Amino acid sequence: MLTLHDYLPSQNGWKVRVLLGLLEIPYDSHPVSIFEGESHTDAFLALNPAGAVPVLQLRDGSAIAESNAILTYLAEGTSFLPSDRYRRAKVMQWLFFEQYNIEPVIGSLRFWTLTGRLERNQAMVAGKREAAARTLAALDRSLGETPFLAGSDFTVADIAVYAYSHRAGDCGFSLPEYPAFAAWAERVRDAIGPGYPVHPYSIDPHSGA
Ligand SMILES: N[C@@H](CCC(=O)N[C@@H](CS)C(=O)NCC(=O)O)C(=O)O
Repeated sequence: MLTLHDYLPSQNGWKVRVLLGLLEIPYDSHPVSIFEGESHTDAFLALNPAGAVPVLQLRDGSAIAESNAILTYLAEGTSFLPSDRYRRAKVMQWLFFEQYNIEPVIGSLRFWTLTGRLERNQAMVAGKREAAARTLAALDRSLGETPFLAGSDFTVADIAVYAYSHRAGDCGFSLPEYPAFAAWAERVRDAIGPGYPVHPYSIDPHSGA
């Protein structure tokens, strides 16, 4: 059985939960209390030297960290990751975009907003807000051309990008200002279906510390 080392409010974890569900792959979930230091124990650092979730542990004990690496591992050989060289590169384009322009931008702003950390990160907020607006505009431009990010098919690129971007409203962005992006978000929501809740940070009493 696969084991997913996870933290429920993490949208990086959410990406992996979604794909495991869509592929109907059974797995054990191991919740990690990241705000109590559980991801920085020697045992956890042996799984992921960066000390972060999600980590997917395989049946032989080996482990894969970085949410988008996990997605490509799980999606290999399925319709969620094209085998055609160009199409696959387009998926990778958006997976790398997500890690540079979404997770540390919209993901961080959202985390600071929802856990009371905006004030202490004030020096970075204006820059991140500008970067987030540029990100949403870039997504809107691209999604005016194709129904999904890598073309006509729903892929792991859509799951990865959707994870934090569709929650940009949580940190003050208005999605209707980006109509092609908003229409794509509805298509992705429909493709994913119900059963993958976004868990609020408030379920973890340690998240505000
Ligand atoms: N780029 C990584 C980011 C992983 C990450 O930052 N995870 C957070 C939760 S969303 C975490 O475990 N933080 C705990 C820590 O860094 O100590 C990914 O996409 O998986």
